[in-house]
Amino acid sequence: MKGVFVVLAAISLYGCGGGGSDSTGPTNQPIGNTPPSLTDISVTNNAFTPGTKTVAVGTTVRWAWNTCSGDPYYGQTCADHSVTFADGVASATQDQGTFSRTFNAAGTFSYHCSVHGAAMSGSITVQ
Ligand SMILES: [Cu+2]
Repeated sequence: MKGVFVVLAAISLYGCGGGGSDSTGPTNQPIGNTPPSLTDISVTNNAFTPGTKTVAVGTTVRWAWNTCSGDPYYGQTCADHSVTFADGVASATQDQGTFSRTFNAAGTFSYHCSVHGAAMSGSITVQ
C-alpha cells in the first residue's frame, strides 16, 4: 500500500513540472525581427548624440530617450524632449521611450526638439 502511494505522488509531481515549463515558453523576440539597418541616436538633455548621421535609403533610425537623472534628495527626474522634423513628422513630446522613422528617399532631413528649439537639433542625411 505504501509503495503505491509513493509511485502516484511521483507521477503527479512529474506532471506538474512538465506543464509548468511548457506554459512558460521563450520570452525573447526572435533575432530575425530586428531590422539589420537599425541605427540608434541617444536623446539626452539638450542634445542628440550623434547630432548628424548618414544612412542608406531604406534605413530605420531609432531615437532612444536617455533623459533621466537621479538625485539623492529629489529622486529621479526626467526631462521632456521631442524629435520634430522640418517636414512635419514628429515624435510625441516625452521624457522616456523611443521613436523610429524609416527613410525611403534620399535627402537631408533636419529635426529639432520642440521644447528646446534650434539649440537642440540634428539631421539625418539619406543617400
Ligand atoms: Cu529638448
